[in-house]
Amino acid sequence: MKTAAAEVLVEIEGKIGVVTINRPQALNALSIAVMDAVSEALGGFDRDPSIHAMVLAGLPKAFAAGADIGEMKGIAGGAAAEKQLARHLSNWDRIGNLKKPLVAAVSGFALGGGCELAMACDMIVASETAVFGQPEVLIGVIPGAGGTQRLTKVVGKALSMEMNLTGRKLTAREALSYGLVNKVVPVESFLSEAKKLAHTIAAQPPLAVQAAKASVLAAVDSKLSEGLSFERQSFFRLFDTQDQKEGMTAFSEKRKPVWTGK
Ligand code: DAK
Repeated sequence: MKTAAAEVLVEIEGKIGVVTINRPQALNALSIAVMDAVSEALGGFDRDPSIHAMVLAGLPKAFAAGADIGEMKGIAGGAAAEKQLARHLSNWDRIGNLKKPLVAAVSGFALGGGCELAMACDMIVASETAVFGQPEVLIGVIPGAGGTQRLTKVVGKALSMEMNLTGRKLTAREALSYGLVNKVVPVESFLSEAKKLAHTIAAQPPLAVQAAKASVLAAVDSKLSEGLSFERQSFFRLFDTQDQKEGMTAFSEKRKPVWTGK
C-alpha cells in the first residue's frame, strides 16, 4: 500500500508549485490522507514567497473520481457525520482560502469531490477526455464541498439542477461551452498547458495578481455593490506598492518592468 506522500507528488518549476494527485488504483479517490497532503502542499506553496502560482493536477485517467466512498460509507448519521468530516472540511476550506492563483489540470474523471476540487481552483485546463459531474445523488447523498454552490454560479440553475438531481455528466467540450473550464487540449498536453498558464500568471506582479484573484472571488461571492467596493479598496492599496510604480514607469519608458513583489 502506498503512503499518502507517494499518493501526492510535489514539485517546483521556476515560480510555480505543482501538486499531483497520484492514486491510480482508486481513480485518484480523495481519501482524508490525500486531502491532508494536498492542502498541506498547497498551503506551503501559498506561504512560500518564491512561488507565484500553483497547479493542481490529476492523472490522465482521473483528476479524481470523488471523495473516497470506502471511507465515507461507515460514517454515522447526524452530528457524528459532521464531526467525523470536520478534518475533511478544514482541508477544503484551506484550499478555498489560498491567496495565490491555482490552476487545475483535469483529465479523465472529475466527479463528486473531484469536480468540487477542480471548481475550488481558480481556472481549469481540461483534456479532451475530461468528464465533470456531481453524481452524489446516485449514492444517496448530495455534494458536500461546494458542488451545488460553485457549479450553479458557473453553469446556472437549470443545468446545475439537472447535474445535481440526475447525476448527468458533462464532456470537456460541454464544460467549455458552459464556461466551467478555460480551455480544452489534447490529453498529452493537459499538464504542460496548465503549467504554461501558471507560468504566464507567475510572470505578472504578484501583489496585483493576488488582489485580482481576491477581487474576482469577491464578485462571485458577494452582491455587485459589495464586490465593487472590495475591488476599489484593493485597487487603491496597490498604489502603495513598488510594482505599481515600476509597472507604470516601465510603460512610459517603453521597457519591460522588473517585478519585486513589493
Ligand atoms: N472512492 C473510492 N474508490 C473509488 C472511487 C471513489 N469515489 N471511484 C472509483 N474507485 C475505485 C473503484 O472502487 C475501483 O477499485 P477496485 O474495485 O479496482 O479496487 C477502481 O477505483 C476503479 O474503478 P471502477 O472499476 O469503478 O472503474 P470504471 O472505469 O468502471 O468506472 C467510474 C469509473 C468513475 C465511473 C466509477 O468508478 C464511479 O462511478 N466511481 C464513483 C464516482 C462517484 O460516485 N463519485 C462521488 C463520490 S461522493 C465533503 C467533501 C467532499 C465530498 C463530500 C463531503 N466534505 C468536506 C464534507 C465528496 C463526496 C463524493 O465525492
